[in-house]
Order: sequence, then C-alpha cells, then structure tokens
Amino acid sequence: MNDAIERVEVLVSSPARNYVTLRVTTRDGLVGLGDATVNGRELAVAAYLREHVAPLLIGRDPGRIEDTWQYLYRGVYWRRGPITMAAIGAVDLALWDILGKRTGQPLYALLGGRVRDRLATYRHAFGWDVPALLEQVDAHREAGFTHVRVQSGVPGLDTVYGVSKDPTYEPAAGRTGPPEEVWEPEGYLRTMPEVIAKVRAHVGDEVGLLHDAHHRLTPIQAARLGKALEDVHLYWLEDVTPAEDQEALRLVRQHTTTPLAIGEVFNTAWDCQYLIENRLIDFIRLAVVHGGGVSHLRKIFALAELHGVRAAPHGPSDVSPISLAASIHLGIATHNFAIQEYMGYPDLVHEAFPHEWYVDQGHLHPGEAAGLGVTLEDALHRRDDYQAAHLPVARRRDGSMTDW
Ligand code: GCO
Ligand code: MG
Repeated sequence: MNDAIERVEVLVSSPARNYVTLRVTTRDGLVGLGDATVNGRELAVAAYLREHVAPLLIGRDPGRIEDTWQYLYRGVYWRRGPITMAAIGAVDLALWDILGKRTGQPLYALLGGRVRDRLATYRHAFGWDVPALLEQVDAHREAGFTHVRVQSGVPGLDTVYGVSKDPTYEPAAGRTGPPEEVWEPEGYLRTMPEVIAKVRAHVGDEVGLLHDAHHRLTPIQAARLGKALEDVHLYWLEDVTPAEDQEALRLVRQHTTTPLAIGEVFNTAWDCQYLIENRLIDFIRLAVVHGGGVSHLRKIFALAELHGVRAAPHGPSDVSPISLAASIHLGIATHNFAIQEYMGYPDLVHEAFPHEWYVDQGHLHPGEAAGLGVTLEDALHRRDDYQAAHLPVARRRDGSMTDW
C-alpha cells in the first residue's frame, strides 16, 4: 500500500511553553499533525504514544480514521482517561489532516461543510481590581471581540485562579514542584457578583460576559453564586463544582437560571452523557485533543444537539494551534456550536506552528488549506527546551488540600 503510514514521530518541545506534537508520515509523503498536550503531564502522553501507539500505526491505512479510533480505544482494556484519550485524539487529528491533504479539502469540508461563516470567540480579561479588569475588557472589545471572560482579584487572597501578572499566564509554571495557593470561597462569593455587575454596567447589555469558577465551589455555594449573578445575564458560568460530581449540577440548576458550562476535564462521551441527557448544563466544553479528537468530539456534540446543549470547546494556550485548528474546523461545520474559547498564544507559538486559521474582527476563521492547515517550524521544536512544569495546587487556610 503506497499510502500506508510509514513514520510516526512524537515531538516534545517548548516554544515559549510546553507542547507534545504527533507527526504521521505516509509512504507517499503526506504529513498529518496532531496535538497531544496535557498541561503538566506532557511526558506521560509522549511515552504512551511513542511506546504503545506508534508501533501499531506503521503500515496501517491512514484513511481508516474511525477504525483506527476504535482500534486504539476498544483495543485497549485500560480505556478512557486524559492520557489515553489525548493520545487517541492526536492520532485522530493527524489522520484527518492526512485525509484532507489527500483529497485537497479543508477539514471542515470533510465534516459536511460550513454551517456558519465564522466562529464567535471569547477572550480572557483579568485584573486584581475593577479598573485593571475593565482596561482588558475594553481592549478586547476594541479588537472586535463580542464575548469576554472576566476574572478578578479577591480581597484577602494573594493568588486567584485566572488572574495573573503574566500575560501568557497559566502555563504549568512550577519547575521544582507545584506552586501552592490559598483558596477560601467566602470572599470570592461576596466579591464576584459586585465585580461582574460593574463590568456589565460598563459594557452595556450587548457584550457576552463569562466567568470561570474552576471547580472550586460546593453545590450550594455554586447555587448562591448563580443566583447572585442572574441580573448580570452571564453568557455562562463555568465549572462551578468539581466536574466528577455530576449530580451537584442538578442542585445548582434547581436554584438558578444562570447558564452553566462544564467539560474541559472530561475525556469521553460517557463523561458527558448524564449531564447532557438530563439537561443539567447549557454548554459542553471538551478540547478536541482531550476528547479523543474530531471523531469522538463530533459524537459528543451530536448527543448535545439532541438535548439542546451547545458546544463550546476549551481553547487554552496549553493546547497547541493544531488542536485549535481542528476545533475551528469542527465549529464551522457543527450546527449546535456556540463559541470557541481563544486564550491566545505567545508570538513564538504562532511561529512554531504556522497556521492558516486566523482571527478577523473578533471572530475565528479556519482558512482554506487542505486538512488542518497547520505546519511545524522544526527549528523551534527542540527537545532540549522542554522542562517539566507543574500547575499550582490549592489549600484552604486550615492547610487541607482543595481543588485548584
Ligand atoms: C479555561 C481553563 C484553563 C485551565 C488550563 C489548565 O477555561 O481555559 O480553565 O485555563 O485552567 O487549561 O491547564
Ligand atoms: Mg475553565
């Protein structure tokens, strides 16, 4: 078979931040790229791919995308989980990329074609105080963005999730171990409704405002926050409670009409099924790579479509521009797609992954290149630049561990 997979490479690199990239090459020279990054656990996915997946791909037909997905999923007794699913996701993206190049079609065309012209996206705004936050909100609005995620400092807390001094924030930063933060909910619960009300008063009614609680609240605290935010009409309130306790969202739902979003830490349709079928959420948020790639994510989105839940993929800078490309193509071709998170990247990341997708007037576009439309600048993907790093951990004031 002249078009069989001949070479599978796993690249660990750090062009400004850590990424794992899969490169699959066919005998006749087509190259497919996949993102396999799990922030802070990069080498686990790299080893999984290199040791356990790459040898199985050599000689396979790259056109059998669904069969390869099933082979890597069902062919492993120890299935699911972030590492396995990111590895499968990377292979899936690379095979779709190859199919696009073989047929000369952009990925979105292979997925059924456009259902919309451009994707709404949201940017992150944060500030220790309201004036600093409003400055970032205004900058995003001036750049044409219609939706903004707002996070602010909390009196009494030295560190707060989503609020950073570093504009390329939220890399896994701890080199020797996870930085430790202190988290107490009471000040946060008092402060956040006041802050977001000030942002709403500043921007008027037309701007979509979002907020991420990063899995930190108890169900009743989350209900209280949702209720307190009703008057500001959030676009969504994200990750209010730890995502594995799915029944918690029923309690939150009983108390508030604030729309709920969750799912960035989910990996499969089975993680989402209960929440979607019971209509306990409004938006489902897996990143393409963490949800087993395009092949699996589109099934999740189809399930969501049946239940009035909309798709809003995770798009932090810790998934690479390859993953974001796949997400944009999928969004352009998915009817119940709502919005794409776009945290943005340091310049060097754009240089390391030259891409056809682009932002125009606050919206994302996939570009028209065949496949995913991303290439690699090899010189910027050096293994030696990689240094292991950790996301922070959080403790309550009494010293006990809590969710970061
Ligand atoms: C988001 C997320 C991220 C995660 C990050 C962890 O909504 O974008 O919460 O900011 O914290 O992806 O690696
Ligand atoms: Mg989040």
